[in-house]
Amino acid sequence: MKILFTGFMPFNGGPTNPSYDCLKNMPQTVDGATIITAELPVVFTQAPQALQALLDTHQPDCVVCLGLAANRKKITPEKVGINFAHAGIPDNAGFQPSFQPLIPGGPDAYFSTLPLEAILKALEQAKIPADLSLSAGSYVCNCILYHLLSWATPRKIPAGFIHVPPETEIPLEQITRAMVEVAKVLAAQ
Ligand code: PCA
Repeated sequence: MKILFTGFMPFNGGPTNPSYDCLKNMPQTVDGATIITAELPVVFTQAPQALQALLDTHQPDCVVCLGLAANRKKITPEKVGINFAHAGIPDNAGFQPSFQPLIPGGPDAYFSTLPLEAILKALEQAKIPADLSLSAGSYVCNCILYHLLSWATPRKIPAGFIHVPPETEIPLEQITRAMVEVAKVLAAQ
């Protein structure tokens, strides 16, 4: 079994992005599952293609994309990705979409296909602050979640997105530990 984890590059002037930094110390395997990690650009027009190349290359059995939610205090698995791009700040290529669909004519939304209840229970047992989120926003994280689910849903592949807080809220090692817990849940499916 192969689990692909992705994180994002720094954006909005931030020096680092814990969503990728937390993956640098992931073990190579968790409970027999191979862990693959990759970094995605914070660019609306490049991130989906970069993710698609990873999906084509690795053919993962499960996919978890991570991003930073600068204003949250907990690890927040996302329930839904929406067909909507509306950015409060430009992306790393200077593009700032406004009231646009991500995929014209695509479904309005997809639900995450990750076992969110089991993931939240595992994080609670590991004493890592976590909560379900009902909106991934309308910036690049939601963009990647929507594209990921448009690929994973027809294939019935467990896939979804988890926002992580800044390192000032949860230390990087604990965020890494949270992702090991997520991998354990997926490996047990
Ligand atoms: N967070 C942004 C995009 C990249 C990231 O790490 C977001 O929440 O959309």
